[in-house]
Amino acid sequence: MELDEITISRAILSSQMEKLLEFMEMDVAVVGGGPSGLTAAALIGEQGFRVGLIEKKLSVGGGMWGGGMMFPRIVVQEEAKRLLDQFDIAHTSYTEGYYVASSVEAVSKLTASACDAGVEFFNLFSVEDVMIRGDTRLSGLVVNWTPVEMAGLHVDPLTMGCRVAVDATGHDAVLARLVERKGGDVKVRGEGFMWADCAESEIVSHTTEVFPGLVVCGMAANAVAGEHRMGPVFGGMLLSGERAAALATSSLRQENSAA
Ligand code: 48H
Repeated sequence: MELDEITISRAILSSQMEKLLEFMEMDVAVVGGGPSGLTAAALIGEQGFRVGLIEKKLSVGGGMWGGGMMFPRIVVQEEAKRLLDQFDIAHTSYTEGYYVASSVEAVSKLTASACDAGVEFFNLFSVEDVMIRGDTRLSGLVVNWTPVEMAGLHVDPLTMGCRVAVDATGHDAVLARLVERKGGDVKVRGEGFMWADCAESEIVSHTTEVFPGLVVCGMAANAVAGEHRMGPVFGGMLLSGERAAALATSSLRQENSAA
């Protein structure tokens, strides 16, 4: 059979447009495809909610791909070992309570789990603003193509509605900062110095709904809380993603039962 270029183009455009239209209203928008966002998205998607993952770069994985200083290895502590097992990420014990895994395998398996859970990926989309009506609740995201942002082109964005947004944008805590900058009741304290023990032990408690409809997780949670950073130990990112998933799904269920 001869291949027809126009058919190939039509297949891509029509299937992606269909997905985009379907995700104009989603249950949860996870912004940022690093380890915490991938974990959150996979665990929310598994529960049957419509989850879109919006990632400004070409590939997901965030800061996990590079491991520690480009050595593609991550360390995960005892508390999060069960999540390595849950996502079937191979690991070896280094010394008591410290496990080592391949960063490439970790990103790949988290991503595969999110795909299996029905998460839809919107890569090369950059969130540049949020929608909030009358200071009450975040109700959507304002997005544009990353290349538009990179080229500094004056192109108006589009919007995507969501019932809950998860800010998994890492060190920049983009969504929380946007809400703060525009007068929402959120204070982003900015992350502290490197102190792995504090940073890892506190990250789950910093994973909260900081504004109605906005949950922060991963490094964004520590940045909002003014917590320390931790370097290439990733257990906290997985645990924080898990907590974000629990918060987002319980908020959706409450809303469903109130309706
Ligand atoms: C869409 C966006 C936008 C935007 C950013 O940095 P990440 O890997 O985030 P976490 O929190 O899941 O993991 C943090 C970890 O990788 C890390 O950096 C650690 C543990 N550091 C410790 C230390 O001491 O340094 O991923 C965030 C993702 C990236 O892929 C960004 O491209 C994406 O969010 N992103 N996506 N719209 N406006 N901003």
